[in-house]
Amino acid sequence: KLVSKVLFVFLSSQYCFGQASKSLLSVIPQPVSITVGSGSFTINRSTVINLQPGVNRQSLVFFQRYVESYAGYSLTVSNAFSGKNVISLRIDSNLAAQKEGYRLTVTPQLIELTGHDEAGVFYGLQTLIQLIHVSTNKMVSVPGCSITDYPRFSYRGMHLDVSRNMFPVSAIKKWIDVLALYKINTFHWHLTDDQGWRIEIKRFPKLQTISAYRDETLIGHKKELPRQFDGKRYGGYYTQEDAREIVRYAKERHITVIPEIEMPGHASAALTAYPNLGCNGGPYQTAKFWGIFDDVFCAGNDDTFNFLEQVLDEVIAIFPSEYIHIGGDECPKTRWKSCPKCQKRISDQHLKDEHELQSYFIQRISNYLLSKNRKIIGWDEIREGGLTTGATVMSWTGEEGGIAAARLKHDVVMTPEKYVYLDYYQSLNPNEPLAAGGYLPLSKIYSYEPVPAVLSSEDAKYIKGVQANVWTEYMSTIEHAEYMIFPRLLALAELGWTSKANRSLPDFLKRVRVNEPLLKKLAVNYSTNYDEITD
Ligand code: TNX
Repeated sequence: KLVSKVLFVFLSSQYCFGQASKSLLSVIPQPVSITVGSGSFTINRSTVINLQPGVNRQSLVFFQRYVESYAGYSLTVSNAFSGKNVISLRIDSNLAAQKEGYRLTVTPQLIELTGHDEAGVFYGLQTLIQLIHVSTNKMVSVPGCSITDYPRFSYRGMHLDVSRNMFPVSAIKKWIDVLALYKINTFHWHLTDDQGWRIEIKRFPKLQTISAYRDETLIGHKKELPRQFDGKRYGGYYTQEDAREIVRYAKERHITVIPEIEMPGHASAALTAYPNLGCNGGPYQTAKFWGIFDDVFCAGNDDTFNFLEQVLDEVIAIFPSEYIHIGGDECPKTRWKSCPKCQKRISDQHLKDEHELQSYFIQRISNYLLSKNRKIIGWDEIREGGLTTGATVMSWTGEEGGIAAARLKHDVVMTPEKYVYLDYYQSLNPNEPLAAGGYLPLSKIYSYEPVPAVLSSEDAKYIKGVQANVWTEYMSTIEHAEYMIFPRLLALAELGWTSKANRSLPDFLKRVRVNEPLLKKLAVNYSTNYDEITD
């Protein structure tokens, strides 16, 4: 008993007065450099947050909310610097290493956070939030430490498909909160697909009344299994107001929202409302099951381009992102092959085949977007028939598309399905809910290296980052989606931010455990099934 008492006193003194233990410095994604300091900074009612000129107060609000939720009071903000019991925030583009970077020093007297830019301050605060330690007597403190940090990649993303299943604005906001906490800076919003068109376009009201709905709710099926329908009409859409609110909310958290309008494939929902945009006039039906469908936007018909340009006009007005995602994936050429207008276009444009017609399609849309000062980003298949000048490629079928595009000096975001598709199974437990297939445990995402070794260092610069994709065919509730997304997204966050040399799976798994209370605090239904995965 005495021994344990002595040990307890020794250990707690180590924490209170000596060096903070390493496990208290658990941050995801792992910072560039993090060293343990002495003692800890205790937050109390007289702690003041000092904002140096130029620091945006908004970034601070998130930190204040966390402190308030733990301590029960909010901290005063002041422009005067007293030197003690202060959390001081400033921006200095010379000091902290690079874009989005920050430096954080915690001593018993002072927390000093210097961001290279506004985003740097914001990310430093996210680190601080993760470092907050609440003792049993509700004492709120931050362990002494010194951190220098900046991201490996400029693009760190999560994609969300809201066509197959949609989620309320409140859930999307909650997920955006989590993205911010783990320094993910891009939300790729997959708004249209065969199973439903989910963004309000005022010029085309039938997209709301017809394309936003399908006849039945599909409860998840595998092609080879019997389908389960509940017989109820399923659907809905986000109003432009909703979308603007998401953009605003994300921006406050340094997250860019990239909207995706799918073309030329995955277009059944749009064709159902506007059958003149298909090759054979329809009738079409918003898809009730998942897959790839032959009816696609007609590439020989100028109505298609007029429609898409008007849709994009409204999309651009809502989303200020540099990139507009135009899909481009999985477009069967069956209809174009037997469509006189498409064949005429092929011959008029001196194209070789339907693949080049796809390239023509993408090029035409890209030119339109370029004229509006936007750029296209699209899935691997935009390489078909020749890659459009200036296009960024999202490499999903594997790494080959990304490698080829980088060699052609095109920007690339790596999203290979085998490594970052969160609709895959996360464990071998037979009780896992039905998933799209595949096996993607936390450890496998973590093992992914976004820059293919075959690329020269010159070409490797075109790999702008990584993204996890959340296709929702099998995720019909918020809880289920969260179970699939978390904590696997935390591994992606670390791939996007942390250098290869600084990554360690056993250490990461420990840090995920330490982060669980934060996820719980955000009411995220994360999976706890990840420990068994050691292969
Ligand atoms: C392929 S990834 C798709 C999606 C599906 C997904 C299912 C991509 C560009 N297209 O339409 O939802 O597989 O994993």
